[in-house]
Amino acid sequence: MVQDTQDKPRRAIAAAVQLPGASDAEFEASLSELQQLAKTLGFEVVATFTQKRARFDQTAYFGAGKREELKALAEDADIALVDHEISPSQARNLEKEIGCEVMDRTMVILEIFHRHARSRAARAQVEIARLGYMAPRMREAAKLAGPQGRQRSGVGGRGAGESHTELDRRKIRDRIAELQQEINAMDAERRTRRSRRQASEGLARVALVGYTNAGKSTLMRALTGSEILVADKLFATLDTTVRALHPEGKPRVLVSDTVGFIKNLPHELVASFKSTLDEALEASLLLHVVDASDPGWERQHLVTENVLDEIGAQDVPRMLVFNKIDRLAPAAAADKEVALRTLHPGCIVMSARREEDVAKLREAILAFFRKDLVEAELFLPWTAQQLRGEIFDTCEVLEERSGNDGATFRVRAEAEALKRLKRAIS
Ligand SMILES: Nc1nc2c(ncn2[C@@H]2O[C@H](COP(=O)(O)OP(=O)(O)OP(=O)(O)O)[C@@H](O)[C@H]2O)c(=O)[nH]1
Ligand SMILES: [Mg+2]
Repeated sequence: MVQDTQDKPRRAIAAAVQLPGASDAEFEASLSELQQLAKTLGFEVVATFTQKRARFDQTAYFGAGKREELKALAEDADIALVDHEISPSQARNLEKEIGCEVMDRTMVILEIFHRHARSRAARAQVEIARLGYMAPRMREAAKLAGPQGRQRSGVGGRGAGESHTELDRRKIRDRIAELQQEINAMDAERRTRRSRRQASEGLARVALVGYTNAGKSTLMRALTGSEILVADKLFATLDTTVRALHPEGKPRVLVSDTVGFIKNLPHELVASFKSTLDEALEASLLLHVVDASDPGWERQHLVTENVLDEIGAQDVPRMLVFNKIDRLAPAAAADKEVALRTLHPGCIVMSARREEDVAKLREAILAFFRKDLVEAELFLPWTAQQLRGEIFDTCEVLEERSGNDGATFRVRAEAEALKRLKRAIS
């Protein structure tokens, strides 16, 4: 497993087979993303290594000749990262031949999630995902090794042989069940908190979703004035945080920040992060944040749309936000903006680093929720002035006129809130 890399970074090779179905651009983008992932884990990528092949080699992912080349390259490296999910036997054979540790893309992502998980819920979710990834690998590894062989995986006991594997498998199953129970309990708690919050605050909620590193947390900070973690790392955020839009408008809007997506997000993680994302799915509006300065933005946009569909969010209204436009030179930025607007009418093109852009985004969010608001006149007799505060709390007051018997307010508010007020007044 990955060691602590505090003092000397481990030297890694980013390696991949290019299949006929993958275009050069796609392949390059994925490989450079693997290098980003490696950097996030604290590795220093010292070389990349690629091969075009009709299919992965069944025995060891790369073809035999290429494995010789990789072996020579691996003399100056500590670990080889493979840009696909490979089987345990492929990993083991490759490791044996090239003489250094091998980690596949799924394992790399799981490791990052493992390191970045802070809250109890995120830790439990990541652990389930890791165990889910390990379990079938242990079975296969045990089969390969035979009854006396040693296992490759370090989960559970360290013993060798079939009986130990049985034991480990049961341990894994029990542990997953235990974690699942823990998560269910936390979910129940969260649902209670959420319904209390909704009862007291109405339902204006927006969720920031998007590819990892798109700038969701940065926007969250800018929109809500909160101090949440922003980092130039992949998967910096693993928990959903909820804060109120600041300065507050009418209606009061709650913003949630969520875990980022990535190409080939291990399915174990999609499943385990579903509960974290559920909160986002209950939003009335999704802000899909895309890094407009990334050459791979189209692919990242598509991956996110696909994951959103996969988790059942296809019906939630969506606003497309192209972020980081400041990273392009002014002329390129202007061209890009035109192109993006043509492709995606109604999208927002902005930089989280520009206050005026953030203010515009805030207005767009408020406008979305305001379109459901209705205008009305309320007459408040002088004898019912104790309700004045409530009018200002729940409505946007457009005009106030004083008369002999009381004050008349022209207001904009949610239909429900108006009904409640009218009942209270009469
Ligand atoms: N130049 C520029 N950098 C930005 C902008 N928005 C965010 N960043 C930077 O991009 C990096 C990632 O930002 P985050 O807000 O952590 O991204 P995220 O989408 O929350 O990422 P995950 O939590 O990993 O999914 C940080 O280094 C930010 O400072 C922007 O508009 N312009
Ligand atoms: Mg984040």
